[in-house]
Amino acid sequence: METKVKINRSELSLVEGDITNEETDAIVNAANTRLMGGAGVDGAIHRAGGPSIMEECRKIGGCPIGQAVITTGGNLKARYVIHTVGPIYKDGNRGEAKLLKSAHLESLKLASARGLKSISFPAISTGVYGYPLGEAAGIALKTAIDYLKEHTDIELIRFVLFGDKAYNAFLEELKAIID
Ligand code: AR6
Repeated sequence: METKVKINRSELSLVEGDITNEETDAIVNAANTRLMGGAGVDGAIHRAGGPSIMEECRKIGGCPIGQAVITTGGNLKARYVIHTVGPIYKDGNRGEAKLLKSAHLESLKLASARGLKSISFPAISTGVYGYPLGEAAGIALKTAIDYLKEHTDIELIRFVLFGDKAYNAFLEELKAIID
């Protein structure tokens, strides 16, 4: 399942699948502030990419919530992994939306700064961190779309959604935004 839309001169796509198989220049990891690996997509990326990614993470030392850092992609097809840290969702009144937007924006800025042309995101914060899927999808998509409207260097932003529930939540939000 894939849905593609054109935003300005670039493409935004939604696909259901496993982000560790992506061939975009970078894939984004939903990491934690210590960059020490964990469950979910973080665990999957480190398993598939091999130990060199963790070595680089250890040297970087950590990443604040809403920020992003970059390592190489190890054994992954993607050349880079951008590690960002989304907020833990509590009640929605603790700055979660702003931090989730920032996690996406800082990842995109880092990709631009490195001259990357394509980037894949998972549904950051929607697993272990408990962010409601529909709300998170709206923030992720709006941030990506606004970025593509203002920057033409990134040619492809793809959201790789794990399971049809996440895919359908993103699809619904995308339709609401572009209609
Ligand atoms: N490809 C794409 N998406 C995936 C994959 C995959 N291989 N595996 C899981 N997802 P989560 P968070 C989806 O929990 O909520 C870790 O322990 C998953 O279904 O990975 O930001 C970190 O170390 C969900 O929709 O990340 C942190 O401590 C989405 O990815 C913490 O979890 C995000 O779920 C971060 O929590």
